[in-house]
Amino acid sequence: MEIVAQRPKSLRDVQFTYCPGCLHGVAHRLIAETMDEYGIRDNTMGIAPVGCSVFAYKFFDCDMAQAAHGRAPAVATGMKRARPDMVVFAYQGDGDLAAIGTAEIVHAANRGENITVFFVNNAIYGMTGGQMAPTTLPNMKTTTSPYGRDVNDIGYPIRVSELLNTLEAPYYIERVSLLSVPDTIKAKQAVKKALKYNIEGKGFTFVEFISTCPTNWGIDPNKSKDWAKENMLPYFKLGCFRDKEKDNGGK
Ligand SMILES: Cc1ncc(C[n+]2csc(CCOP(=O)(O)OP(=O)(O)O)c2C)c(N)n1
Repeated sequence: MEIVAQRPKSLRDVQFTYCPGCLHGVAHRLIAETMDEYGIRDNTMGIAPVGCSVFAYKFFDCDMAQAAHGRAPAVATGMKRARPDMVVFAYQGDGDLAAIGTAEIVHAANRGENITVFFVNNAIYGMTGGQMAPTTLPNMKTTTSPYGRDVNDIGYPIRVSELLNTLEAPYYIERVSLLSVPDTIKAKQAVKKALKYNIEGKGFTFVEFISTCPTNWGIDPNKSKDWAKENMLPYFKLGCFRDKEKDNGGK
């Protein structure tokens, strides 16, 4: 029996530019499937980051804009305020969101902007050749921490979901992983929740995906998911940090 994976309508028929074993494509697919399921493609604006997913505007078949490095939540804020009828999301890596873009994400979340931010955490700067990110693990080697991240010198990795969970305004914050099939199914549920709340105008929603970067980690693509499970998940615990719908008695 031939199994043909249908491309979601919300993804263009364009070849991804990602390395083998990179999970940006999986994250794109989950978002695109959800756009199809909710029928919001003609009414959605995505903001692409700077990073390996810079070409997100080529891949998603909805309105897209490109933000300067780290500024996607600020651009998304403007888009949403100008066009409150549209569903607006930002898509960002950890260098983009948690380093140069720290101010934009914190303040967009704190204002409770009615946008969704998808955050792909692979613990490294992928696009520029594997430099240390704010999410790089203690003792992890990168091109700018060749002896491993020294937390006494550089500080500890930032847990962005937990950080945003200290703010009053966000409506929904969940960290999921793309490291196994069951986890990817759970990740899809998180994407669906985030975009559902977005459509309903509930406020700021945030999904963090724990992902991989085999090329810059220097790990075989087949082994990179196991590496991430062993090394990333103990530090970046999966789970739902905030769901105001649940707090208000919903499911
Ligand atoms: C203002 C500015 N500073 C720095 C850069 C260089 N730069 C491009 S992408 C990037 C980091 C991307 O890493 P991440 O956001 O983790 O995404 P990934 O590539 O891993 O998906 C950096 C520092 C830039 N393009 N613009």
